[in-house]
Order: sequence, then structure tokens, then C-alpha cells
Amino acid sequence: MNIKVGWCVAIAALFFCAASTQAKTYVVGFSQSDTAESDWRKANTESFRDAAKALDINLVFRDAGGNTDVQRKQVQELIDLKVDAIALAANDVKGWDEVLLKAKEAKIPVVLADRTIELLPENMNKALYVAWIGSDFRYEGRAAAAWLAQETGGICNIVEITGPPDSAPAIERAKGFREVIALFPAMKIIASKPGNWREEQSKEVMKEFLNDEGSNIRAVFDHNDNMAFGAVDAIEERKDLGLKPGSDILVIGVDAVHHGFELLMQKKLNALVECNPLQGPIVLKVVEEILSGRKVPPVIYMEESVFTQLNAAAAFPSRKY
Ligand code: GYE
Repeated sequence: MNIKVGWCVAIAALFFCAASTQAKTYVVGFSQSDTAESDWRKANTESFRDAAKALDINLVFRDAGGNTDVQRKQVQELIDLKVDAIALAANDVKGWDEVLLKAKEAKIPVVLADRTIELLPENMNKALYVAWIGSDFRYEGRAAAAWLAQETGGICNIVEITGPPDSAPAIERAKGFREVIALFPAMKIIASKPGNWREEQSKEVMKEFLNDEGSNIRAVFDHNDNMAFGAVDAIEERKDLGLKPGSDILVIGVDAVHHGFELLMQKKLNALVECNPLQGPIVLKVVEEILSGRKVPPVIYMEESVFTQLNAAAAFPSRKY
């Protein structure tokens, strides 16, 4: 072979090696439940988009608009697209067995982000997902009740505005909250109704509670901040009752989003149990580890705190969502 041809072959071989050692750009499907439902969810979606850019991951994004049937179809679409992996923030806890079995058959690893799911007993040992990254919702409910118990000395009539009854955070926050108030006989939930994470729906629920119970209400436990915003608006609108949110009626939220801090500092809210939405970086890093053949922890909790009127101002400047 003459020297010129030899050089061409050598250079081509070098390019081939460089290309083959260059990190592969992974294609990851992200199935989001409903970005529009809350400030938390908007921050969550954004964190995935930002993390995908930073990690040079091709994120194939699907948003189910809060419809679990649509979300199941969208996960099937991601399987049909033969993505390298799927991150799933499940709208409801149930109904995932069939489509996750399809993902397993297609050898597409699934990571659960944020929401936990319940599989049928016969599928629980089939490793239909590799890991779950999210928050301890049961702890969040307990933390909300513990704060309220110490604030009221264990004497308190409470109304509760919940997330959708089939979603993991609503189920677990309700359980955790009830576990703690059960320790205080004079702490009673006198009314409970879904606000479905949304401010407007929560405002309507709180208006109903105020009509039925008025000044008998000492506190409102909202399963997320946006519903706390709706409760505050409803209380302020009922000028005839002369009740002030943040003092006559204690208002608790879960998430600790930006506007929640603003209301805390205006003393219209009393406590925010943090639920950190900035999961994108950790979830996509876990996906990369899985695709690189490395083992990952099956459960990873996000780092979180509880914020009140006492520590909100100090924490506010460093908040990221
Ligand atoms: O608290 C709420 C969002 O799943 C933890 O869903 C999340 C919850 C969050 O809409 O604001």
C-alpha cells in the first residue's frame, strides 16, 4: 500500500476511534403529568429541560395535561420511538403495569420522578422501574401537622384542601397529617375536599368551608402552595367574617414556591413544607448511570426543609424556584 493511502487509512481510523469514544447523546423520554397544574410542576418541567441541555441529553418531552389515560398513551409513544430511557412523573398511582411491562419488553429502563406508583402484586418483583427520585410525602404531611400542633398547643379545628385523591402526594400527605393530629384529641379535621392542586378550585372549596364553618375554622391544611393561595384569597374576600389569613386562620402549604415565600413574608401564610421540584439534574444523571451500566440507589430523596414567618426572609434570597 503506498504511503498516501496509508496516511488516509490512519486518519480515518483516528476519526473512527474519536467518534466511537465520544459520549453517546442519549435520547430520554420524559412523561410529565401536568405542567399547568401548579408552580411546583412548572419548576419541575423547567429543571428537566435545563438539565437535559447541560448534560447534552436529547429530551423527548410529553405532557399529559392531568389525564392518566393520555399519559399512558404517551409513555407507549416513547417506547415506540425507541428512546434510550424513560422518566415518568405519574399522574395517578395506579394503572401503570401494562405499559411498564411493554417498556421492559423493549429493554427501555424506566425511572420514576416525583410520583410513586402502585403495581399489581404479580408485577411487584419484575423490576418494572429501576429507581424512584422524589420527596417523602408522608413526612411532609407529618411535618405540617407537627408545626400546627406546636403552634396551637394541640387545640385546633382544621379544614383540609387536598390534591386529587388518586395521586401519591395527596394520599401520603393526608396519611402523614392524620398520623400526627391523632396524637392530639383536640385537633380535628372538620372538613376535607379536593382542590386538585389548582388555585381557583381551592378558592371555591375554601369559600364553601367559610360558608359552612366560618370562624369555627382555626387552620387550613393545603396539600400544595397554589391551593394555599386560593384559600388566602377566599378568606380575604369574606370581609363580613373579619378573619385574617395568617393569624385568625393559620394557613399551611406544601412546596415552598416563590409566591408562597412572598405571602409568608406578608404574614398571610404561616408555614410551607418544602417539596423540592428541581429533580431534573439528579433524575437525568441517574438515567445516564443506568445507561452506562452502573448501579444506582433504588430510592433517592430530595433535600427539603420547613419554612415559617420566622425564617422566610433569611431563606428567600437563595431560593431557586
Ligand atoms: O406538591 C404539587 C404538584 O407531585 C409533589 O404535584 C408533586 C405535587 C406538588 O402539582 O404542587
